[in-house]
This record gives sequence, C-alpha cells and structure tokens, in this order.
Amino acid sequence: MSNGGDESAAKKAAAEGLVDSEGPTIFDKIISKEIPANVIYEDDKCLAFRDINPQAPVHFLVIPKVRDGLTRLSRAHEGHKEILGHLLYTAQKVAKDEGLGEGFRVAINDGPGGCQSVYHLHLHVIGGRQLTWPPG
Ligand code: TR5
Repeated sequence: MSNGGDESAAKKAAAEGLVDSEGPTIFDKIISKEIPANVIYEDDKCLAFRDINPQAPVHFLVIPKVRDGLTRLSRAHEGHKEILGHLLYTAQKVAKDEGLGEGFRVAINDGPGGCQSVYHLHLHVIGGRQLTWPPG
C-alpha cells in the first residue's frame, strides 16, 4: 500500500520549516524579503518583526539572520554563545523601544514538547498587557 500522501505531507512540512531539518523555513523568506513582514529592528546579525498571530498587544520575534544549525535552542553549542547573547540583548532593547518599560516576557519554544512550530531559532517577546504565570 502506498503512503505517498504521508510522504508529500512530510515534504511540505519540511519545506515550510515545520519540522526540525536543515532545510529553509518561512523565516528565510522573511530575511531575504521574499515574503513581507513587519520588521521593527534589523542589524547585521538579527531581525525583529511582529508576530503574524500576536498573543498580546506587543508580540514580536527576534531571529538570527544566519541559522547556523540553530533550528532550535537545544541545538546550541559553545560557538553560538555570542549570537545567543546578541539575540537576548536585542530582545530587551527592542522591548524598550516598543514601550514595554513595565515588563515583558521572552520565550523560546523548543521542539515538539515546547510547542515549537518554525525550526529557525526565534525569541518571542510578549507584552503590553498583564501577563500571568505559569504559561500553558
Ligand atoms: O510556535 P513557535 O514558537 O515556533 O513560533 C512561531 C511563530 O511564528 C508563531 O508565533 C507564528 O505566529 C509566527 N509566524 C509564522 C509565520 C509568520 C509568523 N510571524 C510573522 N510573519 C509570518 N509569516 C509571514 N508567515 C508565517 N508562516
């Protein structure tokens, strides 16, 4: 019996970056400006843009421009320390620019258990309303 349907679904998911693979994701198209995004900060190493499905009045993502194996946080190695620091520093800098002086949350979803859907490392920065804890 053929499982071609499953195979093509798997290929589609991989092409969209919805599984942990080294293939391109939707974020590569945002970085290359092939797909428009609401970019609020950019430098030579990273990009911050508004989440298309915001979970709070302010919700943006900070991503490295070069993925370098960082499909997810748990793929990090010693050589990633500098970019990881840069992403975190940028997150708080852009949060301040976005008026989140009262506080905000930085979240990284890792893997299926962490509810990650796009396999290009990204920091969620969420704020502009009173957040609760624990998250779901
Ligand atoms: O679930 P994780 O942690 O992997 O987060 C992925 C995030 O990417 C979600 O919060 C999505 O809403 C967000 N996302 C997905 C797309 C997208 C986006 N944010 C901005 N622009 C987007 N475009 C153009 N396309 C997406 N597929």
